[in-house]
Amino acid sequence: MDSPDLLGFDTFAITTPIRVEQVEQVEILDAQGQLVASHAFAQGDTAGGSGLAINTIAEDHFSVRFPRIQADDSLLKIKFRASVLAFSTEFRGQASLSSEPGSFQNVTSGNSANLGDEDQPTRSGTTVLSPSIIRSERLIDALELTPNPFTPNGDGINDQVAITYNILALTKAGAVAVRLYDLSGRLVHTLQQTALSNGRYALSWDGRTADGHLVPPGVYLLGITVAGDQGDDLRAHPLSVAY
Ligand SMILES: [Ca+2]
Repeated sequence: MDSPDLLGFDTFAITTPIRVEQVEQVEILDAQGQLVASHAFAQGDTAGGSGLAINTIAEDHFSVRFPRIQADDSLLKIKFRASVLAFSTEFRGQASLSSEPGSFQNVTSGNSANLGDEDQPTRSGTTVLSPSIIRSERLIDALELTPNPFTPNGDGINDQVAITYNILALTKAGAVAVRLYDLSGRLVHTLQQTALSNGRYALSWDGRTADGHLVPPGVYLLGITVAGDQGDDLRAHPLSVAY
């Protein structure tokens, strides 16, 4: 790697437990702390001025592009919002040069030793600790039912309900069950019964019972249970079926 063309990097990727909520800002400063380039990205915005851009947003990572950084002691700052699903989450970073696919450099904790005046030693690592996840004893989060009510009458509009949820704080895969009940507590359908790890999950329901009959209109309860090391968690949410 003696070629001067291979110096520096122009792409940086960061792993996230689930899809990043927003990449907010990318900033490059030189060794003297002078701003070289900066852009604040609005939600949905991917290209900024000065060659700064959001390259990729995937379920488990995102990457940003910028003018090639070659000078020693340059500082690249990437501000983003992401959910953490475990007490300890490592955000791994990888720098690369787009003209050299396959060549990359991993970031190790402590690389980002000086983040400026507001820096704290605890913020210079790549691992985020979230004590609140343990305190809350919560294993299920961000349960969403869309649309609710839904109308499984076969007209192609809102015929299915999408069910999404996060599983968090598990140290190993736990038994997860997603079930539908009527308001008298009778089981209507078991939608999912499997072992899952931390992550964001999605499934759908077409308004039918296990033996294929459309349920009568009304309010049902969707219940999710997760078996964790320290006990179980249960979330339930009303779900309306209309025709
Ligand atoms: Ca419909």
